[in-house]
Amino acid sequence: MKSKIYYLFLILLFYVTNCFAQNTTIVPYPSTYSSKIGSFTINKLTIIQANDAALQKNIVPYLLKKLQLISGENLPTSTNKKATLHYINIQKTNNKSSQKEGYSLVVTSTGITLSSQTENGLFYAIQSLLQILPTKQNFPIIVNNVYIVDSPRFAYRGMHLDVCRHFFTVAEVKAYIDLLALHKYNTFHWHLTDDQGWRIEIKKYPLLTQIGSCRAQTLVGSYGSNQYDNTPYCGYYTQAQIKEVVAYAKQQYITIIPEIEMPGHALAALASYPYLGCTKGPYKTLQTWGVADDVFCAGNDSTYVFLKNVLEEVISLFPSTYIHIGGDECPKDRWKTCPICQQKIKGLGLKNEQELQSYFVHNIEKILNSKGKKIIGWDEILEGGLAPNATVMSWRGTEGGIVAARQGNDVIMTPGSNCYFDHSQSNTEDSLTIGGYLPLQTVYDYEPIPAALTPTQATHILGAQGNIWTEYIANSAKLYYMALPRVAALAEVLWSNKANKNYDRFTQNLPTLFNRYSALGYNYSKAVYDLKTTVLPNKNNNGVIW
Ligand code: TNX
Repeated sequence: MKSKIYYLFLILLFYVTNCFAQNTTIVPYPSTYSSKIGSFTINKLTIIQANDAALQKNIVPYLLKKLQLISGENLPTSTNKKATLHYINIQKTNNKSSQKEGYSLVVTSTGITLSSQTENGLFYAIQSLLQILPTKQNFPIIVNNVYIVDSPRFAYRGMHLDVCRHFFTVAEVKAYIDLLALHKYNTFHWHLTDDQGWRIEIKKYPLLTQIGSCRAQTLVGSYGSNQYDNTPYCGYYTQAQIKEVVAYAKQQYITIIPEIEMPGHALAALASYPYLGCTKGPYKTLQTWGVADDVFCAGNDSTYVFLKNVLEEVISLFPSTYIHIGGDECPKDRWKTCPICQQKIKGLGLKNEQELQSYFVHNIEKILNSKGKKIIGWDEILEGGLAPNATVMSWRGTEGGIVAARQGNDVIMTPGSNCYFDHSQSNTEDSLTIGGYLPLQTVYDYEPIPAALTPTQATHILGAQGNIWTEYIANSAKLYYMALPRVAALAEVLWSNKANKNYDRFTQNLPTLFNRYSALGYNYSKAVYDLKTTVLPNKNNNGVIW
């Protein structure tokens, strides 16, 4: 018979083990989450096993790398179907009925099991597991027992980044992709061309990067300040770099949707090839913010030839089904006074310049559809008639999304009121921003399905997206100060069940999340608590950013 001391020892051991176990905060909050008594220890005896050879390609190495960072150890792996002792089992299941991106994560005292019918789901299981592991180097690693069954609410979970107003290097873009993966986003909308810079190499049109990737100087301070920094600002990605980033995102189950802006926000292209504008130039890559009057000339057939050639190269680089063609903020002044545009309007029997824009978008849509691609455009593409299978990004409120869904077009919600992370997070913002006020709770409380839609119409709301326009965001420290924790709040909108959303719980968990951001090297805003304690990045770019 075992002595009382032995049992006391066991009880003590149990408590000590649990004391060392980490806080179990997972953002976005899982569909089913219950913590259990006891824990599992990842140590030198732990074997990582996958039941499908294909998992050795990406999933297993990814987990190994992450565990190596935390533990400093290279854990052994095995292809045995199932371990009996001390395992991390990664199982691809045949359960086709469950949600495609869904997964389960079960930690018991003998092992950890991650299962899903897809690699995407297993990847999300890993993300959840990582969020219950320590942030600092630690070995052996104690993991609290837990039972999680989880799947996302929306199929489209996106974050956008504007690399035109300010450029972000390949390494910086990869770090941004890592952040999206951590929060279980599956789409990165890469805004690659605009008035202030053309950022993607197009082999057929080398001047786009030789000229269009640079502006002679940049506005200092707020819009309208009329002060410039007298410093050239350049940057672009080679096609090899684009491929590298696309492959990197794929490893994290993130699709990149490239955006090539048209017919407006095109000044960098016009500066490179002045024949693309109605007045034939000369044009300069824009040095300030806002909307430029010079846009692609819609009456000139060579504009469409140019765009077809550009899009062909873009398609060869991005496997995404969607190509974003912009469509926003296109002044019609030039088209009104351009004889060939007016001729086109008459010749085609169009009513006005609005319909000319619609003709433009339809043309581009035809080109993309013929190559098996679908277009996304900002909600202005609704004006003058919507292209038949276009998806609308509703940014000027939700009205555009409602109209499009009623017409049977797919919609991605991204209203400025809830999804513009270039707006201030605090009423007493300490840094220069584009304006607007978007506190954390307004993001968290966002409901992407408008009440005005019937259940059938609501099926056209694919999801939502947070946008980060970078007029006043010149470096990574400012980027993450603006992004975090709002990216986390939107992740919960997009992933978590409506019934599981709880702003109090979300904010109570923020310190744990902030620790994780710090460990991973991401800045964040503490505006939700106290702005003064936020770590401010160094001033640079002549004070543009702070
Ligand atoms: C509007 S959102 C724009 C961008 C600006 C942004 C600033 C959209 C489709 N167009 O060009 O950067 O506002 O918040």
